[in-house]
Amino acid sequence: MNANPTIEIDAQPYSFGLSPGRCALLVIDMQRDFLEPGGFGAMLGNDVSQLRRTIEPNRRLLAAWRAQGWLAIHTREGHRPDLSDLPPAKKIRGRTQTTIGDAGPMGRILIRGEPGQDIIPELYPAANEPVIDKPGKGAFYATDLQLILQQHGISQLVVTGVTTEVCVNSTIREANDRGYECLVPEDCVGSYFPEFHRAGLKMIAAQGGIFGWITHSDHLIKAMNVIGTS
Ligand code: TIU
Repeated sequence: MNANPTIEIDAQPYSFGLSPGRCALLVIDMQRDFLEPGGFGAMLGNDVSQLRRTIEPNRRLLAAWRAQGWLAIHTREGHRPDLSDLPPAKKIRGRTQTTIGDAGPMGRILIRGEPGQDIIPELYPAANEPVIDKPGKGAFYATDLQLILQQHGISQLVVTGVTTEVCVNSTIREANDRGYECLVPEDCVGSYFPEFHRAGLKMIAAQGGIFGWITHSDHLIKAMNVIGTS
């Protein structure tokens, strides 16, 4: 018997062969600054309730992933308190009165160590799960994510989190160029803009899966239940 068979996941544009042990769950930026009122997302004028539907599916998937003993990694967008990693172009973007680094209702907006920059309690990382603090939208830019994936022998990513067309899409494009196969459970990613969410998903799976595959967390969890827990 093959010691490490792939698990076939129902997906678009065609089924995804998940390799246990070589596939990591990458949860992007499920932070209070994006999902709760008063954070960066709300400051940009967005309706944060649009993102909150992703919390429960992410919670279920993360629990199933942990039960398998597979690697889960979390990211947080944010900057150093001295703003030395915040390009002025990003600081002033949007021309809002309050910008990144300024005081907000959950501490300084998008600053590492502030309550708002941390991950929501529902999806809080376990002690053994790497947390990647990233200054950009993509999770590979100016981080040690690729090094960590290499040390774990990871070649595939299940990517979840927010927002579909910004940090999730940026990360998948970066990952795809680095040779990672990316699978996205559509119910576990979300956008402030439903039309960008739909288009963001379509862009990934179009042209024969130009950036990756789209599935639903039900398909993924069902397939994981079939193999049982290790
Ligand atoms: N504004 C928006 O849609 N997203 C971000 O600024 N960051 C992430 O997507 N995490």
